[in-house]
Amino acid sequence: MRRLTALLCTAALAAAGVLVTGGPAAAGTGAVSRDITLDGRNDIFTRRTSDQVTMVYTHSGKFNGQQTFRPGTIVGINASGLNWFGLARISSRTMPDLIGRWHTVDGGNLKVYPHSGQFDGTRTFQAPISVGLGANIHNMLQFQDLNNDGWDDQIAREAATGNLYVYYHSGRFDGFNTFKPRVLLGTAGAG
Ligand SMILES: [Ca+2]
Repeated sequence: MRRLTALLCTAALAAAGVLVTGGPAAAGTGAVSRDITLDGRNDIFTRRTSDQVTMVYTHSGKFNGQQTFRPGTIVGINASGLNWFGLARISSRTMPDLIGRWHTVDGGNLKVYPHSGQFDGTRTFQAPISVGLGANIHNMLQFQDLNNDGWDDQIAREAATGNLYVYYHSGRFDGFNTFKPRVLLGTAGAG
């Protein structure tokens, strides 16, 4: 029965477009691209290895090979302390915020950089607000709206047990109260 539950959870997550992998968490956008310029088209968010700036390659509006995305725009600096980042609707239901895990502090400090409402270089995302500590216990992290309320929920796999959890968004952007206590989605094997 446990195995069946795990399989069902995996299937449900796959249907929701959530990537479930067996690998350790690494810097990346959680396999999700979002519309950062707010024009209805998904853009690409990256971190440049050479100088650790974060950049957005905006969608040109036309699917046209290497011209599909425009040259990168720097939206943040000094992102070397992040070992995971993603984009999700945390501070509002309409715009993607940047989320980063600062893995060397507080056992993994999960910070949200709210979208300012404008795509404007380093002013695109606002100063960060912590929404969780101890986030290093997870080796898989994703943000998707699992209960269809318009707020993205935090889906995480605990490294020590392999258990998959969801932290539902409370509907309020309020620091450590933003996400509700975790709910078990599936036991080990869900990965
Ligand atoms: Ca939700």
